[in-house]
Parts: sequence; C-alpha cells; structure tokens
Amino acid sequence: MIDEEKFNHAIFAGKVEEVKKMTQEALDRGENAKNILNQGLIRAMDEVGIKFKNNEIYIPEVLIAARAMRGGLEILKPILSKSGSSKYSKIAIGTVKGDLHDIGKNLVGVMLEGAGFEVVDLGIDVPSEKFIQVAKEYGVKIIAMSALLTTTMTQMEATMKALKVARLSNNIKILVGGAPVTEKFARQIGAHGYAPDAALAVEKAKELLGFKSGSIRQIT
Ligand code: B1M
Repeated sequence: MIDEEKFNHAIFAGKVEEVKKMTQEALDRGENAKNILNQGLIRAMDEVGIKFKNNEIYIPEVLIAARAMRGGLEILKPILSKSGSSKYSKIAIGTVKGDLHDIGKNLVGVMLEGAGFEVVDLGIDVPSEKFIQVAKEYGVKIIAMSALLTTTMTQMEATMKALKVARLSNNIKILVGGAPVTEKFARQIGAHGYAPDAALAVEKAKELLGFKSGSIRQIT
C-alpha cells in the first residue's frame, strides 16, 4: 500500500531525503517499483502540474518539488530498468542553437520526467543536427525545443526541415515552446505541438503520443 498523501506532502515540501527514505522503505516492504513510481512520485508531480497550471504555485515551488521527486526516481530507476519495466516514451529536449536560456527548458524537462517520460536533455545551444542524431540514436518519440530569443526561433524551423531530410518526420513529433513562441508560429513552421508553459507541455506531449490528456502516465 503506497501512502499517496505522505508522498504528496513530502514532494510538495521538497523534502528530498524524506522522499528517498519513503521510496526505499516502500521497496523494503515489498512494494512494486512501478506502483511506487505511479502512485507515489508521478501522482504527486501531476498534482504539482495542476497547481502550477492554475497559478496556485509558482516556478520555485515546482523546481523544489521536482528535485524531491527526482530523489525518489533515482532509487527506482535501476530497479525499473533491470526489470525491463522502464518503457517510458523518450523525449529529447534542448534549447535551440544560439540560445543559452535554460531555466524554462529545465522546468519543462522535469515536469515531463515527473509525468513518466524518459527525458534526454541536450542542454543549450543545440543545433538541428544534434537533435536529429540523438533522435536516431535513442529512438525518441518527441523532439522538444525551447527558444527564448526572437532571433533563435528560426532554429526550430531548421530542425523541422532537417527532420524531413532525415526522413524522420513521420515518426517523430516536434513540440515547441518558450516566451516568444506562439501557437501561430508553431503552425507556420509545421510543428506538431506548442505549449505556453511546462504543465501544458506535459499535456501536449501526452496528447501527441495518444495518451489521454490529464491522465497519469502509467508505466506498464
Ligand atoms: Co535573457 N533575454 N538574454 N538572459 N533573459 C530574455 C529572454 C529577454 C526577454 C529579456 C528582455 O530583454 N526583456 C530578452 C529576449 C528578447 C527577445 O528576443 N524577444 C533577452 C535577451 C535579449 C538576452 C541577451 C541577448 C542579453 C544580452 O546579452 N544582450 C542574452 C542572450 C544570450 C543567448 O541566449 N545567446 C541573454 C542572456 C541571459 C542570461 C544568460 C543572463 C539569463 C539566462 C540564464 C539561464 O537561462 N540559465 C537570462 C535571463 C534569465 C532572462 C530572463 C530575465 C528570464 C528568462 C527565464 O528564465 N524565465 C528573460 C526575461 C524574462 O523572461 N522576464 C530574458 C523563467 C522561465 C521559467 O521562463 O524560459 O519563458 P521561460 O519558460 C517558460 C515558458 O516560456 C515555457 O515554459 C516555461 C514556464 O512554464 N517554455 C516552454 C519554455 N520552453 C518551453 C518548451 C516547450 C514548452 C514550453 O516545449 C518544448
């Protein structure tokens, strides 16, 4: 039995050590790692996402909660991958070439991770070739790009084009966001999805991959 309330409380309070301890204790009690992930960690991060979307909490609280959630995830990761149950959908995320802003990108990354996706973080200043190379190597389902400068938004289009040239555009979805990016711009460049903030980026990623919007990403 996973004490969801306790996990929720510790994650919202950003208590990394407590989340680690609770995760380890649940494993020691014989709880299934997938259940701890889904009912303990992901459920709490979903709550965080909802509160963030509703402006009930703000960026610092999200980052604090995400750090605590990651503490538990670190303990579960080796077990999940050993048991072969780590069938996350992979997402490569990065800030586009010429752009060094990464706070928003990191926030989107942790929220995606919190929702159960496996996130390959490419960092900042990422050229389109790198997105494509990693997409091929890791078999990612979504390339997620962030841009904070009007001058670097065009790099998103470059990646769309590179994806077509590499004949990957039918298999990989492109998700874009960042302060100057709009829905209209996303449509213009042919991106599959746009999100104005981290919580909606999670919703959009789920939608792009056909998961029920708003549902908790269950690891099967
Ligand atoms: Co820069 N900067 N900056 N900056 N900076 C802005 C973006 C700017 C708006 C400031 C201004 O002039 N008012 C302006 C851009 C103007 C424009 O092009 N429209 C600007 C500029 C001009 C510059 C420099 C050119 C300044 C200079 O050197 N003359 C320079 C460029 C460097 C470069 O990138 N090549 C520069 C440098 C920097 C710092 C390095 C000092 C620092 C970045 C530190 C870092 O990221 N590690 C910095 C900062 C901090 C900012 C501001 C102040 C804050 C950005 C931020 O982190 N916001 C910013 C002004 C502002 O926004 N108030 C500014 C918080 C973050 C959580 O929000 O990133 O928008 P944001 O992410 C949001 C959403 O956009 C969305 O979700 C997040 C929240 O939920 N989102 C996605 C983001 N990515 C997404 C991806 C998605 C979906 C949603 O799907 C994939």
